Amino acid sequence: MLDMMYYVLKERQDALLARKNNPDLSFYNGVFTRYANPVLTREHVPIEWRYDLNSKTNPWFEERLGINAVLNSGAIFHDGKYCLVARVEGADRKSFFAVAESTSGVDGFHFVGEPIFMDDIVPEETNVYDMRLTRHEDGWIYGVFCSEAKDTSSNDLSAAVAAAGIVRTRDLRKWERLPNLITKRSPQQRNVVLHPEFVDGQYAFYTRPMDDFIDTGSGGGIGFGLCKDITHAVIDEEKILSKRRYHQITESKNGECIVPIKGEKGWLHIAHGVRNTAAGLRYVLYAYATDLNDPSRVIAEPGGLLMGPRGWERVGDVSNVLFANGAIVRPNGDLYLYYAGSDTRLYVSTSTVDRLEDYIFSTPSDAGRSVKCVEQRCDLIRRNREFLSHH
Ligand code: M1P
Repeated sequence: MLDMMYYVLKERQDALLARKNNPDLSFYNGVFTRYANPVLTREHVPIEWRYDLNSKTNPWFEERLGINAVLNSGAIFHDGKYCLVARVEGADRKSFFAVAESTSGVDGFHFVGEPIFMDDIVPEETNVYDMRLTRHEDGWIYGVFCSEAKDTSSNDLSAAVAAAGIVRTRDLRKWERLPNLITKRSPQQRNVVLHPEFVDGQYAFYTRPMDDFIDTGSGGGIGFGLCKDITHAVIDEEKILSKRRYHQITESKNGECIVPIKGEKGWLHIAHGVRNTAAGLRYVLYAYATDLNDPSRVIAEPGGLLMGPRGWERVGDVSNVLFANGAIVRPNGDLYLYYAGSDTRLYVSTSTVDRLEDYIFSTPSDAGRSVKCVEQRCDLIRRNREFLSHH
């Protein structure tokens, strides 16, 4: 017999999945519209993924395989649906990937099928997370994610090594695992993103060279590298394109977030920047643009943050973190950015490619020093006063 609690939980979950999501009108900046409710949480995970439904083996209807969080998700529009490849973190701290779909892009997301099964070709791998999905011009959909293993060369129990794992699919159901990316000059990698087009006839990756699992050390920022064969991906040289800078939002580290978007004037990038504070690391999003013919050349760098954690987004397992690794652009230019709040739940905000491009090319760069920032602001105020005096 099926426990009564199953029906209670199912009714609760059905109501959550059917809940409409509306823009959060308390926030305005002209660039992004936030939505009020998260689009995915641990409560969205199917009951049969967590409970043993058989009362003979589960007489108290206890959760057997709990879920801790649903967060950083890759995103792609596929077969008429907004699809997310979510990072689902079990109660055991291990993450796995699972596909959730919606017809609106802002609500109704529900998990489909079963968690993604990947071939076990990296025996030392302990954890996987944060998949970026690239629809590449070669015809495949690639997923690039963090493949984490224990650092066996260290006596520190928590020492780990991060590498970029690669899978590919055509239908988001069957996945082919490829060998992890090798970067000859960087001992560790995280937040690696595959560019959607060939560059000089090669696969192009945005990388994030790191000396250590947490600290990027000598890794100066977001890198760019080319590789000939994605089935045995090796990058010999990485060029740093978006640099970490003292007293800017990228001071501690940064990383590419989403697959760059092709705009009118350049490739539009959304990345995350991290600074250290007395309350711990603070993660925000920022944007920049690169040359359409040479995506490794930065052509616009607006100063400051594009989105920072606010309200409930600030609260969770790793508080004060706003992180993204997926966005969807529709043919009419509508943009859906999926971002996680504090490594706990997933939200959506919407914009358009035109708005994002205007933000990137019209926002002044970081002036570097307070005195210069005051000049920038006073210049804006004076131009506004002048403008208002004629209206
Ligand atoms: O906890 C915040 C984020 O930390 C990592 O990002 P980074 O490599 O830039 O430090 C990632 O592990 C990410 O999953 C996480 O959200």
